[in-house]
Amino acid sequence: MMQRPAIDLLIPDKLETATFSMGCFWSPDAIFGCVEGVVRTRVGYAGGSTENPTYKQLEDYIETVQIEYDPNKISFSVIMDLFFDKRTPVREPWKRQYASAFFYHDEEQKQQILQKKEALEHELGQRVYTEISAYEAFYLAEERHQKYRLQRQPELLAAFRTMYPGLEEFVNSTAAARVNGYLYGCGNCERLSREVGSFGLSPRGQKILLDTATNTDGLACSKVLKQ
Ligand code: MHO
Repeated sequence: MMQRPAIDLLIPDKLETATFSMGCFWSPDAIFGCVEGVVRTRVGYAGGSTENPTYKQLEDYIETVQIEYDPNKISFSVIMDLFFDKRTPVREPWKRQYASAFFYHDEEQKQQILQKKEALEHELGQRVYTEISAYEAFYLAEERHQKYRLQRQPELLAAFRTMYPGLEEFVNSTAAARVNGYLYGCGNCERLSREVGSFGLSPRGQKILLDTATNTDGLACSKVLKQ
């Protein structure tokens, strides 16, 4: 068995799950992948009525991201804030595939999300088009959609698939979620320089990541950190 990334060896026993939709699922996969306290991310389809939807046959399903998080490190309330900060829909979705939705897993999530939405509607004086319903089913999306930015970096992807040949273990890797986030531009270069050694990447893989990840001005982290 290949050595596992250090960050993947510290998974706490008690994790909670949140499932939500905020447009094309590639970006929330990356954004939440970088959030401290988020341990796993996966993309898929929820909120529909048929069985086994696929990207090409979505029917009435919505592109959805599911995260597992450590409640001792991040609260559900912060997750909701991140959800609405990125996108507070004040119009109907142009396509159900990209609707805003929250699928609560328990009564407490339900109450919190309903209150949050109501508070936002008050504050904005507008209706917020986020569908809130009980979590029922989540169908994992095709492999090519999981950790989408990482899928576009052949060398880094190959490194992860050597460590995690199975799709499920690859998707469940915290290191893969973080790297996908950094490649998308989340986090920052200082944090990346602290964490880069914990992702199970070779010195060459680490260099690719530092050369590709950028700060908010679009400068490569490898350049920023040298300065
Ligand atoms: N506009 C994007 C959306 C993809 S996302 C998985 C594309 O079709 O490339 O819906």
